[in-house]
Amino acid sequence: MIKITGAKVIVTCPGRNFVTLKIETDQGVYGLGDATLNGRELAVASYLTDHVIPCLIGRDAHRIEDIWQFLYRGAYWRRGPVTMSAIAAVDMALWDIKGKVAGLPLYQLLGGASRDGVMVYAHANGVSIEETLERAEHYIAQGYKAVRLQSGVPGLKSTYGVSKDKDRYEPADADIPSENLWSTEKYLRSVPALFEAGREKLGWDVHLLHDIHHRLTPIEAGRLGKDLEPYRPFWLEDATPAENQANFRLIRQHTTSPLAVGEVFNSIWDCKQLIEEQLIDYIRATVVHAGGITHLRRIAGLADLYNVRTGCHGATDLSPVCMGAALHFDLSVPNFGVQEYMHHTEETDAVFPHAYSYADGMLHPGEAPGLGVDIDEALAAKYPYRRAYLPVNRLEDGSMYNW
Ligand code: CS2
Ligand code: MG
Repeated sequence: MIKITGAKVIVTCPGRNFVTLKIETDQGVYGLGDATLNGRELAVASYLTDHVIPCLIGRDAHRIEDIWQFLYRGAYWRRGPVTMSAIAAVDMALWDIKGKVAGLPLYQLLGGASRDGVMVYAHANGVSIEETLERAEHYIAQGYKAVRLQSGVPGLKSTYGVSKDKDRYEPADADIPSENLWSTEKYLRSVPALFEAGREKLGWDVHLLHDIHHRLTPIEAGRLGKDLEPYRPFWLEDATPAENQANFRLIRQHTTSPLAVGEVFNSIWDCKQLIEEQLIDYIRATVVHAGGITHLRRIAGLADLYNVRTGCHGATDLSPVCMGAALHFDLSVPNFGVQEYMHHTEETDAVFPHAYSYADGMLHPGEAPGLGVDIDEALAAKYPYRRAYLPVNRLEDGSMYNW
């Protein structure tokens, strides 16, 4: 038995907000878990501090599955992003502790490495096609085997995912949500041109990905998928909102372009039909928003039965603690597909020293025991929380539109 003696939530903003749970034990070993929920950070912080931490004290940190079941099955209110991010943080921290006690990197406890490294995709974005492809060439020169292409849409003033910062974009960009205008017609014309130019300039040896950010109806997504087929995209992500999983049947009927979805999913129930009916090819649920390592492994196990591979979300709002956890998962899981990677700012990396590293298109979690990610609490305290929201979308006639 290794007794949980204390736990606390650390909120810090080294360039963007992160919520981290630290669980302490009677053996001096502590564990970290990411609890960051972009734009709703303090709700998870309160859920943990006010409702979860009091129930953890005195429990055996080794009983990861039992604590998971206690927090999920034992609660009247199940699922939802706030609950599942809080459970995920506890789960990650407990796996971190178990790894440190065993003296092994987490992936060893998950069955060991199934591959030598974790293929990641980089983000190439630009206002014009030329600018986007220049960025893609920059990443390919650094060894990336997979690149996501996002370009400004001619006729629209701004496009989500296209930023001034060439290395990354910060999704939550204002203290009250900023507003973007959206036109499906303009967008649908622009993407095939981007991919045609992409294949011409970048060739066929690199995987090209694209994120639709839930902006299409199923039939529009079917048409875009069909238009992109000649350029063999690796995946089309978040084609349509997925509350109604049956939506994807319609997309599937019309295209063989591979489909990825799930960065906003938080439980196996959000993707059960999508997986069982083989309506998607990649599941993008990730450790922090989908109930931790314990629950994500369950999702991956189901997905494996149906030829669905993993493609964990990895934008900058997922902290280095989550990235560390995701890399151990990615390295071990049999049906791994790809991992998103948008590296953090130097300030963030300094607050969260980590063992994972990049080489030749791959990330590796490193050999440090547990997750291999730490937090410098004194430095974290220098960056107080700042409210920040993702932008919203309106159609050109002023109607509110899908995120
Ligand atoms: C995007 C993200 O990385 C992605 O695929 O969809 O920018 C996402 O919108 C943010 O992480 C939201 O928090
Ligand atoms: Mg996305």
